[in-house]
Order: sequence, then C-alpha cells, then structure tokens
Amino acid sequence: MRHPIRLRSLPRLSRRSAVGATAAVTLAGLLVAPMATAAPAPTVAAPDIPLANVKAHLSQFQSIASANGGSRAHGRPGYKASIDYAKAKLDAAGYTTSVKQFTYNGATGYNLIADWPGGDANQVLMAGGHLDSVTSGPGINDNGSGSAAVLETALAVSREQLKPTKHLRFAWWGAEELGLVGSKNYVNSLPATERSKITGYLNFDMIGSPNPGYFVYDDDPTIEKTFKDFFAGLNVPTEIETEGDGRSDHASFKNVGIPVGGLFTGASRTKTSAQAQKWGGTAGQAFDRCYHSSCDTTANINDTALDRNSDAVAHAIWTLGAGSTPPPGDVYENTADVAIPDNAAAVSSPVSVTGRTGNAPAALQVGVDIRHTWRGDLVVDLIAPDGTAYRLKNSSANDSADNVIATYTVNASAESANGTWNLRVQDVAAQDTGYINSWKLTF
Ligand code: DTR
Ligand code: ZN
Ligand code: ZN
Ligand code: CA
Repeated sequence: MRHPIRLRSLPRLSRRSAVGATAAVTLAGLLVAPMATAAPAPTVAAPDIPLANVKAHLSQFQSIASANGGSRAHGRPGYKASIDYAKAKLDAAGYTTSVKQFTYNGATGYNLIADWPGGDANQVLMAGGHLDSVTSGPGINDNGSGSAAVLETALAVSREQLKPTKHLRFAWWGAEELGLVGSKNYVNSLPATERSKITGYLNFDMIGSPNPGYFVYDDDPTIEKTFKDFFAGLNVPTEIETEGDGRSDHASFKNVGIPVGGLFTGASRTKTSAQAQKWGGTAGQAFDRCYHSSCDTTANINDTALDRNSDAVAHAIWTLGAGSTPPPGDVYENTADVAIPDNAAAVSSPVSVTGRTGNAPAALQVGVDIRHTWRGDLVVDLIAPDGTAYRLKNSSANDSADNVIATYTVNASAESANGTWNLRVQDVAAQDTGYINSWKLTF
C-alpha cells in the first residue's frame, strides 16, 4: 500500500496537493532539482530539421554498409567509414571533433565526440546515439536513425550559428550492440571533475521505426517534460519508455548520476490495438520487424516518425541548451491506491487544485498510472470540478496488455483551474482486476 502523500524530489519548488488537503503543500528544502536549471532566459525556437537531410545521411550509411560487407558493426570497416563520414561533416561545420579509440573483443572501436565552440564549459549538454550496427545488417533504424538525427541537429546548430548558454557536445558511440561498450568507455575515462560538468545526456537509439510508437524515457523530469511538451505541441500522444532502463547508451551516464532522457520508436515488441488507435500503424505487429536483421535498410524507416523525432532532438537542444529549461510545471498528485471493482460501478480518485487563477490550460497534462491486467476492460475519464467529463481512454475488447501508464493532453481551457478534479475509472468487463496507483495534473 503506498503512502497517500508521497514526498518525492521535484525540480525546485512545486505546488502539489494530496488527498484531502486543501492548501497547496510547498515542499521547501526537500527538493533536489535533478537537472540544474538557470534562471529562465528567452529561448529561440529550434529550426525545422529537414527530413531530406536526415535521410541523406541514412543513404550514406546504407552505401557504406553495402560497400563494406553489409554492415557497420564494431571491428568492421563499415563502422570506421561511418565515423569518418560524420566527422568530415562536423569538421566542415566548425566543430572541434575528436575520435577516441578503445579495444573490445580484440578489435579497435571508436567514439566520435564533437564540441560546439562556446557556451559555459561548466554546463555541458550532451546528445548522442550509437553509430554501430549489428553484424547482420546495415543498421539503418538501429541506429542510423538516431545517429543521423543527432548529426543533422549538430549541423543545424552550425547553420544557425547558435550561441547557447550551455556548452553543446554531441557523441556517436561505438560497440553499443556489444553492451554499451563505447559509451561506458567514454564515461569511465572522464575525470570526475569533467563528469560533474555534464548537466544532461540525451539519447537517441531507434527513432524511425517502420511501425512507430512515440516513447519518451521516464528519467530526468525536466528532460522528459521538454520532449513531452514538444509532442503535445504536435498533438501526438506519448508513452513512457518502460523497457529502456539499461537498454542503451543513456545507462552509461545514468549509472554515474548524470540526468538522462531520450526518445524511442520501438523495437521487437508488438504494437497493441490501443497504441495503433492513437498512433496509427499496425496492431499486433512489431514496431520494427527488421530489428537486428539484414532488412534494417533505408526501406525500414517511417518518415513521419523520423521527421518528428529529428525535430524533437533540435527542440531539446535549443530548449535545454539555452540554459533555461521550462519550469517543470505545477504538479497536483494523488498517490493513494484505489481498488477498481471488476465489471462494476466506477471509482474516483480526487485531486484538489487551489491557489491558481483563471482557467486550466489548453494542454493540461494528465499523468495516469493504473495497474490492471487486461487494460481493455477499462474506461478512464478526467472529471473537471464542474462535473464535465473528458474521455481519456475507451474500453477495448482486444487490448490485452496490462496497465495504463500514459500521459494525456486535455484541452481544459473551458474549465476553472481551481477545485476538485477526479480521475474516474470503470471496469466494464468481467475478470481481471486492478487499482489506480497514482495520477497527477501538471499545469
Ligand atoms: N538495445 C537497443 C534497442 C533497444 C531496445 N529497447 C530499447 C529501449 C530504449 C532504447 C533502445 C532500446 C539496441 O539494440 O541498440
Ligand atoms: Zn540494436
Ligand atoms: Zn540501438
Ligand atoms: Ca522536420
């Protein structure tokens, strides 16, 4: 049973209410801002990242693999050729690049590091992805997609001659497929004084899957919010990446306490019908049927997903690099467990919002965490203080997946912000039970 009023580290001061409480509880002195933030400064909007440019890099990676035995794997000539391609682009764009060698499995590996001159050397924002493929194919989605998006964003920084508050550093890792070898080597080789300057690491590994989902890493809240806000602006729902821990290069940074975040469009897991309803694509099919296969070629990319995620990379660099990160928002949360009776009347979990002025926002974030087998049984609504119901999730006869862990964006601009809001959940089909674990409103 979870304690109903959960004190957890939140970025800076945040207003929150708990079950039954009416005044907002200000948690002073208990908070550790996971990602250090400077005083808000005006941020320049990121430019559009041209999809054609990103795909041109993918074509180059494809050609490199085709000319070098079919892959860009660690220890193979195709990998070093990929490094050389990216380095040449970055050198021409004015970056300070370095290629750091390491040895693994008797073969030489390489990390490419590119520093954009300027910015506060004591506040380094990093972004990267692994450049190596598996031996069985060219690795265009895994991870040409992340490598190309990061490369094109770095080139956009140069085109725009961006002058961010923070120092920007981009990275392309070797031997990720063999166990995050390159990024681990980089982090472990950094003196502690250098590590402490890294304010955050953004990871992009598989961001163009052919049957895409839109997953955001659930790690640093400020980084997570930056990505979620971007997709909310596109009216694209996102889900928390639940299998990401330890599965890609961000783990190397997280393991030494550096704030991390990132994006993912899915690998061999199957897209559910509920996910297909919100994202399109094919239910019952893997997000990437060519994961770690020879068919992971330039044909194995969804252009819309690659375009959106490339633009999200740039949005994060421009926003987080500007030294001002959007305030994490005011969070109102209820963490009390509420049992959901099987195939019976609806239950509700209240959150009291006080001290605000005016109406709720047009992009009110509703974070839901319901633990329930066969989530297709569930209907989920947000109930405004005046009783207006906003449908968040319909029941579905064939959504057999477990749990509803998602963030919904609701246009609540017609509703007064203050008052008691409720999450209402009803189980409308026999068998399978569960409970509301927690939910929150972020204004
Ligand atoms: N391990 C990555 C693919 C991968 C699988 N799950 C996640 C979650 C988040 C990022 C990446 C991944 C690889 O094969 O490179
Ligand atoms: Zn892989
Ligand atoms: Zn990968
Ligand atoms: Ca774009």
